[in-house]
Amino acid sequence: MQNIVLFGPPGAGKGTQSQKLIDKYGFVHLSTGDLLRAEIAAGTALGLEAKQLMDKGILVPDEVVVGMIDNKIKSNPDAKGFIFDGFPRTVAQAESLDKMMSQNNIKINGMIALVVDEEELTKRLLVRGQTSGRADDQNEELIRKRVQEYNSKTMPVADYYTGQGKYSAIDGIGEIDEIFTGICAVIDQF
Ligand code: B4P
Repeated sequence: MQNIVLFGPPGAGKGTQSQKLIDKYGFVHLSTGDLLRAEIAAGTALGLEAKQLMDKGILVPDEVVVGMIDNKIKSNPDAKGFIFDGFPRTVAQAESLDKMMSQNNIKINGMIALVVDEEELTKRLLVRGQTSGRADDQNEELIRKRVQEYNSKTMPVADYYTGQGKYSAIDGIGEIDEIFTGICAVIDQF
């Protein structure tokens, strides 16, 4: 069983590459962004609370996303592996993930970080905003706020996995298929 953390700033290509990894390896996809958007669409209390923060480009509280991930791990006991997309986004989330994994007798094999500069991220997300309907992709100021949140709260998660000898970086600029080949080469070494 392989469990991978796909890491990177908003718009780095995590969702895009996750889809290709699912098709190739049969991983179960755990995207906290998707899970939160599903709660918003269903109009739950959690979704309403999350929407207020997401619309400002701010991370939702750790306990909310940790609870969602815990439920998903428990409800997929036969998974071939998990791909964590957009989670963990804080060091506290990373520590909780390690606890959840050990409670289920599984572990994270590695983190793969997609490296993309802020100008390219902003460009990609504004393009996606024209078609996605996502409020957080339609406003340049909001995109820059998300990148700031990433730099201050999420970047330290890379150090956390570096400390465990589990960090690999891939250039996230270029053809989607070339980037995918680079990611697969890392996974196939785990
Ligand atoms: P997410 O849904 O995770 O959204 P994201 O960071 O924008 O990344 P996404 O995966 O969607 O984009 P991708 O890079 O694939 O989070 C949304 C919000 O939810 C957060 O701001 C936060 O508020 C909240 N949240 C989520 N998880 C949380 C957590 N754990 N803790 C707290 N809060 C949390 O793609 C972007 C675009 O680039 C696409 O249009 C794609 O087509 C394009 N693209 C991809 N690869 C490309 C390439 N190589 N070249 C050119 N374009 C490319």
